[in-house]
Amino acid sequence: MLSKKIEEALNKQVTIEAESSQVYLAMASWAENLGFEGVSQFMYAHSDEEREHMLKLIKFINERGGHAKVSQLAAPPTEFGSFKDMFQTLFDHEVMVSKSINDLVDISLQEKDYATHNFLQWYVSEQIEEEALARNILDKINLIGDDKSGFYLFDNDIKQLIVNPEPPQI
Ligand code: OFO
Repeated sequence: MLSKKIEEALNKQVTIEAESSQVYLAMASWAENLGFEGVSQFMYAHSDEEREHMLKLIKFINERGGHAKVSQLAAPPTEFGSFKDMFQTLFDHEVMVSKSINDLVDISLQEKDYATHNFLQWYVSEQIEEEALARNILDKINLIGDDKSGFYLFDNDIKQLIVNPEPPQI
């Protein structure tokens, strides 16, 4: 059975994952409008992944006797400046998510909820991968600089980076 404190903290994370999905969906649409097919595919896939993260949390909360809440979400931006700005935003967002997961891990230890602690380890590993991926993309963008043909190749290359993981066990 989840304590009220853990239930609330997990529900807060449900909202964060849902908002992440919305932010990446907005990025996908922005890139698609500019004609960058690879980047938009990457962002659509990323948005789907965040929804999976949210669903996994919802199932866990309900399974453990809590009530997973679906709440109102903040509207994401509609413009993202340049690709560099957009991927920087993505990276910063993932760092924020990692911090939030770490805080949750802390709370699970304080509450001596080892089942939740164990459940959260999947998210801890996932965040390491997501931050590394975002850093890797930012490095590539920095190498390209202002080279237009470089961006064309990048848009093609990023298709290889689409993580199409096995859907997480829900
Ligand atoms: Fe990209 O963050 Fe979910 O967990």
